Amino acid sequence: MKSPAEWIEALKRAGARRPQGRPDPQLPPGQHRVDNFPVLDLGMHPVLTEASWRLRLFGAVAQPFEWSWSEWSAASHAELTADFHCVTRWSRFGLRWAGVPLAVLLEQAQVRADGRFLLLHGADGYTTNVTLDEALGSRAMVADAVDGKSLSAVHGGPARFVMPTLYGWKSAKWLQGIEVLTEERLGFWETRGYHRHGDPWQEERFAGTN
Ligand SMILES: Nc1nc2c(c(=O)[nH]1)N[C@H]1C(S)=C(S)[C@@H](COP(=O)(O)O)O[C@H]1N2
Ligand SMILES: [Mo]
Repeated sequence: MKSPAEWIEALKRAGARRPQGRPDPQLPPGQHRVDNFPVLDLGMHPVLTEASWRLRLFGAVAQPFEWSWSEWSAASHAELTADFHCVTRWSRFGLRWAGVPLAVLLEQAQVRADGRFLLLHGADGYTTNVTLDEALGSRAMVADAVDGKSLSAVHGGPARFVMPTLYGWKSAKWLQGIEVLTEERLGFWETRGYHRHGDPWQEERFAGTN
């Protein structure tokens, strides 16, 4: 198994082979378009069913809650069409996500005035960090369907986070917790050399590169 440092070196090497030609304005720098939907994760695929699934909202909130699937299903859903850019350089255009907007979840939990950051928790132990204002502004959601079908297990079903403006590693699969924080806490990749922010248009791939 490659270590995180070896992965980062492999990703940098892959970057040396970027395709030539006229840039597609929909494609962030250093990315190429794919028409499939690759699967990328740590390789541990938690098996979750709608019966066993729970979503916890906790931390700097006045009304922490834990929803079962039936409570989740009763919450108001919305759609979001967005491109998905993986830091390993593939971009998939126009995924049609459906799910519960982050705004709905945060409103339900009553975020405290000092709540500024989010840490997303996946059932495989994965975490990733985003700032609360930016996540809301990007229309982030917790998605339970993509392109008209229930989210498959490999793509993070029953439900995953989707942060459409940042690299794919911010979109935590098998989401089980949204933690609201008063101070920034870095996630799995962000503590292993990835950029704390991760904007594909700024090529914020690795910490210290920009
Ligand atoms: N829980 C969890 N979420 C995760 C990951 C992971 O390893 N575990 N990998 C991230 C990475 S690096 C990417 S690019 C996307 C890939 O999502 P996909 O497999 O649906 O394409 O999931 C992100 N969310
Ligand atoms: Mo990724």
